[in-house]
Amino acid sequence: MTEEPNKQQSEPFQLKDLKKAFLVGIYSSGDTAALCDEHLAELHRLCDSFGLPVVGQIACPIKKLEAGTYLGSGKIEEIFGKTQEIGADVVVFDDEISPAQQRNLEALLKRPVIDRTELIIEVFAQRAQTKEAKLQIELAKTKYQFPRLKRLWTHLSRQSSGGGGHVKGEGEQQIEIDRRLLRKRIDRLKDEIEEVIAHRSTQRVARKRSGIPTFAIVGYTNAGKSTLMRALTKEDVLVEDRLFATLDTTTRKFSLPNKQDILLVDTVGFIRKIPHTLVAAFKSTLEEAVYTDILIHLIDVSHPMAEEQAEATYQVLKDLGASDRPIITVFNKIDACEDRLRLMKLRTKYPKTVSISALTGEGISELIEMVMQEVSNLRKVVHLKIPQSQYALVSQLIRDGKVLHSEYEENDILMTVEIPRQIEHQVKPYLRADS
Ligand SMILES: Nc1nc2c(ncn2[C@@H]2O[C@H](COP(=O)(O)OP(=O)(O)OP(=O)(O)O)[C@@H](O)[C@H]2O)c(=O)[nH]1
Ligand SMILES: [Mg+2]
Repeated sequence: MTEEPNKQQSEPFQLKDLKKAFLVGIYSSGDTAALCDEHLAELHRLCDSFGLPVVGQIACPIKKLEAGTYLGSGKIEEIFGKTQEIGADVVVFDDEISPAQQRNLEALLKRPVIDRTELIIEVFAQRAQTKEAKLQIELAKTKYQFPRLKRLWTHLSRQSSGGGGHVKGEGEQQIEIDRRLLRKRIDRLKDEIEEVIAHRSTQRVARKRSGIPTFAIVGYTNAGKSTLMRALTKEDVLVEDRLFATLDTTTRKFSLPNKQDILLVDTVGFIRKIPHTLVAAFKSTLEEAVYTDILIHLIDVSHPMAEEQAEATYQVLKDLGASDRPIITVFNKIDACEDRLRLMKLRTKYPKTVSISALTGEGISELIEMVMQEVSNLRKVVHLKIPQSQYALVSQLIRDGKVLHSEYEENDILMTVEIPRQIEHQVKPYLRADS
């Protein structure tokens, strides 16, 4: 390898201009090479989703990570050789690499080096639609850039470093200016996001007040959430065979066969090892899932990594404090699932499961049955004013509900009771205005 600065490496690049990606995955002795290949396949799909063609990949077994360069010099030499041979113009690491490692690797491999985090952020950036999503992604991107400014200005440092020891290079000065600018931008974005969130929580309160049971469809990206939403509501939501097709939550009304209305919320997909900058960025959107009454967790059982994907989803739900919600686990893409053993394993692991194909409609009626069951299990707090003559109703409320407060007022009883949803219609005539 020569020491000459390389044009590609020393000038800031635009990921969208790059057309030949070489993927690098690593595995330690504990993991199998097959698992690493699955992870690389997912990285490949992320590149596809972004529109970045992949020209090659390598799964590297490693014993220990090098602090400065992530991989040992032998492996780096090998990757350099391959990328030269096939003319790759960017190297994509499946794992997160530090800003310093990234700089060193770019110098050694003589082409831009990015990691999975950067790729996911770019995919999100490309697909953001709403004001909130755009702001959240800009924030995630700015936070990601902050420790990496040095990388962008390497070319200026080089030009001015010959001038003497104490004078700050043009590059360094520029980094300081940029740091200040980025800090300001981060503050401004945070303020703007707060405003949007305040507005959205007002909407959420309004939705809660409407008293309509809300179901969130959650799951790994590409599991078929939007397809299910479309199958149930017949609404034209976006369905695509790519990762992160949906970035913004959409809420639609759906009438169950018993005429009960429910709200369905289609959410952004989860992914394994979701970059922490993005978890923070999407927390507010994902929190929608926490504020719903019930979760529908969709698992793509036709995928070889179905189990790992389901676990990754659970982990995110846990992080959000949503894992204690009632959950219906739905095995989707049953039409394309050939591995019955995988299904059995998943079935023993998760309670309350139903198998469907959102595409062909198979199993959807069973899912709707389950949804109705869950709705009837839901409880609701109501404030009532019941004439004392309605003794039967009062005793039923004491039996089936949980009385939180009661007092007598002339001919009426004032009660605050937590009741099962299925008897809601019986108390409707006695609801007080503040219910
Ligand atoms: N074979 C089969 N394919 C399905 C089924 N459900 C969805 N798909 C396909 O899976 C792909 C992803 O579907 P989406 O509904 O966009 O998935 P999603 O979970 O909303 O994905 P993100 O929004 O990216 O998180 C599409 O190509 C669908 O046609 C199914 O039951 N069977
Ligand atoms: Mg979707």
